[in-house]
Amino acid sequence: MFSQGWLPGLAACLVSCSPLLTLASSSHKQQCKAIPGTPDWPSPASWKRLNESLAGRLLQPPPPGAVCHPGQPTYDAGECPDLIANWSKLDYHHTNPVSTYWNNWSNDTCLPYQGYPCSSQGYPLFVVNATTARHVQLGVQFAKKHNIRLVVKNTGHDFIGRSNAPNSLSIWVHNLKDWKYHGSGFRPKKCKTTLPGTYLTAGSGSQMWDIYTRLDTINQTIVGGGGKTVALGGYLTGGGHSLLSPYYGMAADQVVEIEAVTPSGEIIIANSCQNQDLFWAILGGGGSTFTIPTLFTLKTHPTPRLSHLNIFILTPSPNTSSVIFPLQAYITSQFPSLSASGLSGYAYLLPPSTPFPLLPDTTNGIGGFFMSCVIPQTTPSSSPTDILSLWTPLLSHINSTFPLAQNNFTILPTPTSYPSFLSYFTAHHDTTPAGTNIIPGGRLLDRPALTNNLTALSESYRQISSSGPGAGWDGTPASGGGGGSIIAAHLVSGPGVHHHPNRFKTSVLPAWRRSYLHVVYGESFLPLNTTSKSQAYQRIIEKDKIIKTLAPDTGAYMNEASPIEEQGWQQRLWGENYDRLKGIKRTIDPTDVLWCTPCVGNERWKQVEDRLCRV
Ligand SMILES: Cc1cc2nc3c(=O)[nH]c(=O)nc-3n(C[C@H](O)[C@H](O)[C@H](O)COP(=O)(O)OP(=O)(O)OC[C@H]3O[C@@H](n4cnc5c(N)ncnc54)[C@H](O)[C@@H]3O)c2cc1C
Ligand SMILES: *[C@@H]1O[C@H](CO)[C@@H](O)[C@H](O)[C@H]1NC(C)=O
Ligand SMILES: *[C@@H]1O[C@H](CO)[C@@H](O)[C@H](O)[C@H]1NC(C)=O
Ligand SMILES: *[C@@H]1O[C@H](CO)[C@@H](O)[C@H](O)[C@H]1NC(C)=O
Ligand SMILES: *[C@@H]1O[C@H](CO)[C@@H](O)[C@H](O)[C@H]1NC(C)=O
Ligand SMILES: *[C@@H]1O[C@H](CO)[C@@H](O)[C@H](O)[C@H]1NC(C)=O
Ligand SMILES: *[C@@H]1O[C@H](CO)[C@@H](O)[C@H](O)[C@H]1NC(C)=O
Ligand SMILES: *[C@@H]1O[C@H](CO)[C@@H](O)[C@H](O)[C@H]1NC(C)=O
Ligand SMILES: *[C@@H]1O[C@H](CO)[C@@H](O)[C@H](O)[C@H]1NC(C)=O
Ligand SMILES: *[C@@H]1O[C@H](CO)[C@@H](O)[C@H](O)[C@H]1NC(C)=O
Ligand SMILES: *[C@@H]1O[C@H](CO)[C@@H](O)[C@H](O)[C@H]1NC(C)=O
Ligand SMILES: CC(=O)N[C@H]1CO[C@H](CO)[C@@H](O)[C@@H]1O
Repeated sequence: MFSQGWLPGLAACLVSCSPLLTLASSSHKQQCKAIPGTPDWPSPASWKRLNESLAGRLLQPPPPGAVCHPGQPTYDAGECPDLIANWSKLDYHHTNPVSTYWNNWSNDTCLPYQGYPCSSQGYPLFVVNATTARHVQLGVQFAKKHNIRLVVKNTGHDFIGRSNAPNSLSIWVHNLKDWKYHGSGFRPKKCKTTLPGTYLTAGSGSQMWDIYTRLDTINQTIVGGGGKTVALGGYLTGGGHSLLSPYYGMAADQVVEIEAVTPSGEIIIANSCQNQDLFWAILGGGGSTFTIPTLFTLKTHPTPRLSHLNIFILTPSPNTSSVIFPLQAYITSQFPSLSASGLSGYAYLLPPSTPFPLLPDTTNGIGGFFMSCVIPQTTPSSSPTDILSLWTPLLSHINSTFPLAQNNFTILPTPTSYPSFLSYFTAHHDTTPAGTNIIPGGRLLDRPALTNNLTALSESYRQISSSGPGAGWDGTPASGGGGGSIIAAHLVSGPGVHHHPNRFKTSVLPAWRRSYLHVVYGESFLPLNTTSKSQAYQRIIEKDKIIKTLAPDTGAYMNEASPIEEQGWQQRLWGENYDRLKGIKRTIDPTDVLWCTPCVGNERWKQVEDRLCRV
């Protein structure tokens, strides 16, 4: 009975914790974070007192996948199919206190499929279901006092695994949902002047869809992300890019005040009149590193009327690599000038033989370019086809330059007009499936990378598109002759980001201020298969190297980049801000109550199996 199943906490450890670890931790106190069975692990009575102080909000959740495993206490044959259906959806995992969107971050320890193992090994042991800053504070103080590994989970969307860890106490901030709209300016605390404009103070667990729908009722919106359930906590601390960023700046640029719990358990306010260093560090320095923000106050904007265009430039032939990659290079080389004309959007570079169900006669797959893009429609009477006219010179250049273009390309533009950001978003939010093992990679591309040498750009796209079996976001191998994986090329930076007046008030990777494209790719791997996993890692390392030669001086967007801590990873994710960020981390968190990877200042600890120890 003790050898199988999830048995959180002490009971499991009584039979399985290694005496060696116990010995090691007692002779070198604090060399490692406490785990069940080590002398510094709190007694059941201490946990009980913590729970009482939290008015019963301490949870010991079973792994969500356990409902599919006979023998587990929560096994439920009726619920299992429902959970499996939920597993790949972007609106399930945030509802569970410990579930993560990407399987590896729970170490594949309880996938909802029979035949796979199920234990709670990869999940936190205890969770604070916080609804107030006070709950967060009690959790932080407890973890600090008892030397327990602390993690913060909001939705669990994280691509780089920071919202989960074994043998940890997790602060679940999902239910921090405060809401206050300021319709006529906002005066940050201790500041003398009131900032003009409209602002929203929202709990850090607030999610995009909820914010968009609530603000839409007053014709407002925020600079927000493309996923419905992404929350403010991880998004703003990473910088946050948006379809609206090219007009209004990064999401972090919109923030004027933060309420947060520090690693020593204090509740503080940070803005441009107090705790300025922390304010700067939190906005771009990354989640679960400097503090645990509970409230953000950010600017809201009148919801824009948008002209939208879905544009496909595709060829169905399986053997057109010599055309497809130069075509992609040519189109993306035009992004700096398209951006100056107000274009923003999400592009996808499709390698030859991409399965493509949307068009007829594509049994062999299809390759080329697809983009969902917008321009602000400045007056109700401006025509939705205005956006198409931006593309006319590109289309005629393609037509006359690429030998196959005239007879072999499908060009399919469909312009639409949306009266508000919400109406656009309702039709075009991110629907990528979740629930796979995936590792991302990527880089920001600036003007020189996009325009200096189209041969080099095309060659990079060719190399990055190639991949092994089982690659890509959704784990499905590309069919047909060419193979390969799709590259996401998001035109989410532009004038609004480059010139934002708050650009020095946040620690967002400085390369955002001169880049246009955020390029992302992913490699998936089979669960519990170390060969497949290391192949995927290797491919991401290679692809990141290739793209780095194109843009040696930029870096990558921390929330959607490779988590691998290779040589120079700190520069890759934070650029020239790194040293200052690390200094602030040392000051605010001298004993590393908050620790994650890949995160600022994490160099003093290392994860050894399922435990965190000093290097
Ligand atoms: C479908 C999808 C669409 C996306 N679209 C966009 C997009 O358009 N633009 C963009 O910029 N990004 C986008 N992202 C990436 C997204 O910004 C990151 O995944 C982000 O980390 C999610 O934050 P979260 O709080 O929802 O998730 P979590 O995984 O819960 O948290 C992410 C990180 O932030 C920390 N964290 C969260 N809340 C707090 C808090 N209150 N205090 C301290 N630490 C906290 C966590 O500890 C973790 O380190 C998308 C991701 C997905 C899966
Ligand atoms: C905390 O207390 C609540 C209410 O008393 C109880 O339901 C819950 O199981 C307790 N949590 C833990 C981890 O024991
Ligand atoms: C599946 O998701 C739906 C909607 O989020 C939820 O109501 C249901 O309880 C979930 N089922 C399981 C087994 O988690
Ligand atoms: C998978 O997750 C574990 C932690 O659960 C981490 O140690 C490991 O590096 C991750 N591996 C990959 C390939 O992502
Ligand atoms: C967490 O707290 C919220 C708000 O009080 C409550 O609705 C929810 O049921 C709690 N979740 C769990 C798993 O206890
Ligand atoms: C929002 O805009 C619509 C359409 O322009 C208008 O009818 C409505 O009165 C506005 N609502 C508010 C609260 O301003
Ligand atoms: C593609 O071209 C290569 C040579 O360039 C050839 O060997 C191969 O057979 C062709 N494949 C198809 C499907 O036409
Ligand atoms: C491409 O060229 C063909 C033939 O010259 C012409 O019929 C077509 O309209 C052109 N398409 C575009 C988008 O320029
Ligand atoms: C452009 O890139 C190609 C391929 O990387 C390289 O061979 C060529 O020398 C470069 N051209 C210039 C002008 O730098
Ligand atoms: C593990 O992955 C490797 C490489 O992708 C594959 O060859 C092998 O068949 C996989 N093993 C299992 C048991 O699935
Ligand atoms: C992940 O699981 C493997 C066993 O499958 C174990 O060896 C490893 O220590 C675990 N890693 C973490 C970070 O828990
Ligand atoms: C690769 C491919 O399909 N090429 C075709 C493009 O169109 C011309 C003229 O219609 C055909 O001759 C090519 O075979």
